[in-house]
Amino acid sequence: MSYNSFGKLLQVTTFGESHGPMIGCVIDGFPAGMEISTGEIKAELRRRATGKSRHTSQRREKDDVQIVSGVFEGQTTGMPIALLIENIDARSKDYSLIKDQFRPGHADFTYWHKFGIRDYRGGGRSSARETTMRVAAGMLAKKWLKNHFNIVITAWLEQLGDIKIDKKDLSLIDDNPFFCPNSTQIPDLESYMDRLRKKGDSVGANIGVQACNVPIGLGEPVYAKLDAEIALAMMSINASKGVEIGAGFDSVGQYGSVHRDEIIDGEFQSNYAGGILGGISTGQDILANVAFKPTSSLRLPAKSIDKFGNNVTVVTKGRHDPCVGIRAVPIVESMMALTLMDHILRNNAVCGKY
Ligand code: EPS
Repeated sequence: MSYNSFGKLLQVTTFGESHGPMIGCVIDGFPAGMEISTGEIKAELRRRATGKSRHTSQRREKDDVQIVSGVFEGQTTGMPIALLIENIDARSKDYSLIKDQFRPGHADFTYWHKFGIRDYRGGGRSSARETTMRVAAGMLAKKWLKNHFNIVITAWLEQLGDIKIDKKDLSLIDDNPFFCPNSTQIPDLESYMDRLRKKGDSVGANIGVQACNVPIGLGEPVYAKLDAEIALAMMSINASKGVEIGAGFDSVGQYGSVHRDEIIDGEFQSNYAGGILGGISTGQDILANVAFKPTSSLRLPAKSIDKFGNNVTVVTKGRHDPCVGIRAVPIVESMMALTLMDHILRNNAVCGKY
């Protein structure tokens, strides 16, 4: 009943805490015969890593991943793939002042009330450090999806605070620290983030994601609809507060005559459905957006209580992300990849085909 695993036929279990000796994952159900190296996983981990620019947490983790099981002579063997990463740059003393206090807006409060114990060092298990392993596992899934179906998954920054990104060229996302698909807006993002950091505040972000070349038929009626499982995948990421599929909440204001995606000569004329009808993929691109809240670990004083019920003023020290949504881009891609790969394997089980 602890739910540290994700997926049914492709199942990823993650473990470890932000300031523990190491983090890791076990990927069970991954098919045999795919070539994989630590170098490929590390390259993907680098996309998510802290300390790459002044706009994210300055904690410097090498994310030197070790493959300790499930790969032989450079290929997956069909056995559980176990990956480990040592934590080498945790500064637990930053957290000593808040060890009995709850940061407003943070999982500190609920973890303490639920478990009666909390690893206050960096938020323990509730830390975004855990997402490292999702990206490691997601890298394998992305490669498998590309190899077998030419499925390509791309996420990008759609909005940061009140800055909306327009005119998107997705080929640019890895050329800048924001995963921004429009290079002309990068100076605005830089100055926005510099002002925010000086103030000591944080802000949210909207991350867009698409999956291209997804076959028709993925998703299981009725409690494992593809859109429901994508929403679960995305909402399980730290700080996520909302998921939209296709037109999402905008569909509330649309007429049915507009929202329905007409078909001419076998071609959909629009994609308000986001590539999913009745919980099953249509063969169109899967389109989703994920909202990330502003992070709650701030040096700006805030009113809260401690675990004894006393009123306190909380100030958080340490190296925190002023916009955790930026680093969420590779995590969103990974969760999409793990969901789609799991559903392809499930589709094979239900319909007897890949
Ligand atoms: C995080 C706080 C910071 C981030 C961390 C997530 O770490 P610390 O525990 O040192 O204060 O650096 O992110 C990572 C280390 C990572 O690899 O993503 C938090 O509060 O979630």
